[in-house]
Amino acid sequence: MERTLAIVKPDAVARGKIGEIIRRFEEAGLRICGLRMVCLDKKEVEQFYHIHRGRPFFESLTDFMSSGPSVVMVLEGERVIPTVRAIMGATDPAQAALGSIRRDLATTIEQNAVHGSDSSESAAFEVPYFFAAVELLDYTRADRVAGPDREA
Ligand code: FUP
Repeated sequence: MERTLAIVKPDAVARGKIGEIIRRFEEAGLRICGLRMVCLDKKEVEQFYHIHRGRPFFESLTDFMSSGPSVVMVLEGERVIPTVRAIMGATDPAQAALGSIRRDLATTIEQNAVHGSDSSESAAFEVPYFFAAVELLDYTRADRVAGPDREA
């Protein structure tokens, strides 16, 4: 089963959207296997977004991401990486699909509410950046198990 890292970014935390964003992931049937609130410092954000070092928006992005608390989580499911990317919407909220998190909740291309790993290679770096293996918990989504006494 595939895993990905998602972040509720500081703009969304500050506007009380943690629950709304997590609800959308849960309603898609994804399993949350790790979850934590963090206050990233500038150096931690620079390392996390190292592939963007040198881009014109890097300084501003790393300032923003270290401006307040975020919620980091690991989500698991079949095809979880493209599923989370679709739920998030395009980087620029103005281009994001109707009903996506960024279309509904983000304000600018920088303050765009949410992060999700963009490939399995990114997830392989980003998941252990925040979570040790023992912090990722195994359980079953009972509401997703088919059976006579279960809801679909
Ligand atoms: P995404 O994978 O959709 O989060 O987008 P990118 O990896 O391309 O960019 C990472 C973050 O950099 C975005 F979430 C927001 C920020 N960014 C800007 O601030 N300006 C840009 O032009 C592009 C990205």
